[in-house]
Amino acid sequence: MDARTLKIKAAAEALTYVKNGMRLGIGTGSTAEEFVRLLAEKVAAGLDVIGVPTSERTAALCQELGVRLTTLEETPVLDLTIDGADEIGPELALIKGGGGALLREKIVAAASAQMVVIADESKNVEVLGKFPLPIEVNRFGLAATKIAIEKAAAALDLSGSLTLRMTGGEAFVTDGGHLILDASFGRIPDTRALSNALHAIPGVVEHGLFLGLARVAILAGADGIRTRTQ
Ligand code: ABF
Repeated sequence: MDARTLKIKAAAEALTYVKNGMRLGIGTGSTAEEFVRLLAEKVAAGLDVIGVPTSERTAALCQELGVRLTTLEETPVLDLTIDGADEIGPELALIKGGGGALLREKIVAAASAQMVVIADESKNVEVLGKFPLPIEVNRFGLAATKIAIEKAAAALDLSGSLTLRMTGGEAFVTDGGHLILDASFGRIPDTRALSNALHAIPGVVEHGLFLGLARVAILAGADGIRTRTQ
C-alpha cells in the first residue's frame, strides 16, 4: 500500500470523530490535507462544521474546497483538532513542526477539547527524537538563542546540530514571521525536561514537542487501522 493510501485511510477514520456543528482545528501537512479533502466532501453533502486552520496553506485549501473557516479570535474554544505529526511516541507525545506550522498547531490544539493525530504507522516510535526537533525562534538574537539552546540541551545530556531551516536559498520564515532551528538531538528520553528547558529561553517562541495534547492517534498500516488512546 502506498504512503498516500495510508494517509487517506487514517484521515477517513478521523472523520468518524467529526460531528455536526463541531468547531474544528484543522492541521497542516500532507496527511491533514487528505483529511481536508474528505471533510470537504462531507461538507458538500451537508455536514455543518466550521474550522480554524493551522496555517495559511491549510486555509487556502479549505477555501478552495468550500470548508467554512473562522479564526481563533472569533471562535476561541474548539471541539476537536485533527492534525498530522512527524513522530508519535510514548503517552502520545509528539514531534511536530516538520511543515513549519508548529506554533499555530500548538495554539489550536491547546484550544481544543480533543486532539486526534493521524499518520501512517511509520511515524510511531518508541522514543522521540530521530526526527529533528523543530524549534521556532525569534529572529532577534538568533546566535545567542542558539547558544542558549545548546547549553540547555547539554545540561540534559543532549547534543547535536542546530540547523537553520532554509527554503529556496533563504531562511524559512513561519506564518508568524519567525525562524526555525531543526535540532538533531537524537533520542530524547525526558521530553518534559527538554520542553521546560526550551520554554525557559527567551528567544524560543515555541518548540515541536507536543506533550499531553493528543488523546487519540490513528495509525494506518498495511494491516489496517490501529488506534492508540491516552
Ligand atoms: C504537520 O505536518 C506537522 O506538524 C508535521 O510536521 C507534518 C506532518 O506532515 P505529513 O502529514 O505530511 O507527514 O502536521
